[in-house]
Formats: sequence, C-alpha cells, structure tokens
Amino acid sequence: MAPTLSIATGLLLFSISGFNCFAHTIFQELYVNGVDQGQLNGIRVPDYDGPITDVTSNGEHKHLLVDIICNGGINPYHQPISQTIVPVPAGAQVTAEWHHTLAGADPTDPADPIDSSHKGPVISYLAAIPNATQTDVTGLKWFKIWEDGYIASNQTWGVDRLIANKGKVTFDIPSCIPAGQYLLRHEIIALHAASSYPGAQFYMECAQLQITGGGNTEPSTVSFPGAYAGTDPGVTINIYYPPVTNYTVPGPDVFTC
Ligand SMILES: [Cu+2]
Repeated sequence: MAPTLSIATGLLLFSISGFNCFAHTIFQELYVNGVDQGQLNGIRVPDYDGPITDVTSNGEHKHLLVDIICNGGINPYHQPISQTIVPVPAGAQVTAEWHHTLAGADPTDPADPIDSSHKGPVISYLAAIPNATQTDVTGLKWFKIWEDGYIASNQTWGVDRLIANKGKVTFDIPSCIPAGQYLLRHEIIALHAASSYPGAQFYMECAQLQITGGGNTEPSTVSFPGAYAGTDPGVTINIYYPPVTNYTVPGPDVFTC
C-alpha cells in the first residue's frame, strides 16, 4: 500500500502547488473617499496579471530590479502608462480594487477578483517621490500604512475578505504625513505555493498620488528590495499543515500617526 499512498500524496501535493497557475490579479482602480477615480487611471498596471516571486529581484536578472517595487519588469506595463496623479487629502479613506484581468469585473469568472486558492495577506505602503509619474522607482523609502493578514479564530485571510468585497480593499491614508507626491504600493502575497522559497506570489501595483493637507510626521521607512527576505516566516510558510495559528505579515510594523 505504501507506494500507492505515496503516489496519491504526490498527486495531492502537485495539485495544491500547481493548480490555478493563471488565476492571478491586478490592482486597477482607486477610490478616494468613495469617489471612483476611473479604471487604470493613476495606476501603473501591467497587461499580464502574473506574480513576482523573487523578493530580491537581482540575482542574474538585474534588469528585473524594479519588479518587487512596482511590477513592470517581467510583466511589462500597459501602454501608455497613466500620467494622472490622483489628489488625496491626508486622512482620506481610499479603496483599491483588484480584478483577475484588465478587463475588469467579471461576475461569470470564478477566479475574479482572484482565485480563492490564493490565500494570504493584503498590504499597503506609501513612499514620497519627487514626481509621482517619474519612471525611476528605485531608492524610494517606503512605510507600511495598512495590512490585513490572518484571523486565526475563523481561519480567514486578507484575500478572503478581498474576495468577499468583490475585489475592493479599503484603508486610510495617514493624516499626519507631509503633503506631497507619493506612490501607493498596494500588494497581495498569495501563499498557496509558499512552503519553499521561491514560492510565495507577490502581486502589486503602484498608484500615483498627490497628498494634500497632512502634517509634519516623517515615518520610519524600509527599502524595496530589502523589506522582504525568503526566510521571513510570512514569506515561506506551509499554510495547509500544520494549521496556521499565528501569521506574521512580512515587512515593517504599520505606521500610525
Ligand atoms: Cu495566481
């Protein structure tokens, strides 16, 4: 019986790590205090919805350095890249909307906004930038403003809540940060194949913001690449067994004013 069992186990593991390879997602629409800013408007979106799996994005593919920052390397940007900079009052409530493809919402697609296998956290970062439409995104200083990880009491992930909200994720822009131009790096980390590294799938796009009002608080920051490592317990994790009881979202603590 042992060989049969191991074949069955192997098939099970293959199906867990191999299914829905193309059921990915793209952050593609932004709302400010409930006002829709328009699909693809002010967001650097790729045409293809595939993940980034290299948190360092250097290795032998140094030209892919930007991938873990704002995507756009192995998944080239949809052209022309939006030149819109979205005005956002400090303290505003913003909503990011994800869909399976750039075609937008599709109620007939069981993998829209993202396949339910893609369990993991949803995270938002900001970085000040001289010009929110500038191409170069290296060297920016990022701070985390929001995260939705795992709730052990009902075994649900940020992605589960995103799906329940039809792709929409709502969070606040800090009220105390300096006015100016920023990139909003909004991210899903899908952990269905994350039991070894590389395996976790990073999905992120960057929205171009003009934050108005605000204050004088300068958050402490991290770099991309650099904020994540393959050895992070929130990056390399088997989410199936043993059952997750405590999950640490990768990256720094959430900044609060
Ligand atoms: Cu996927």
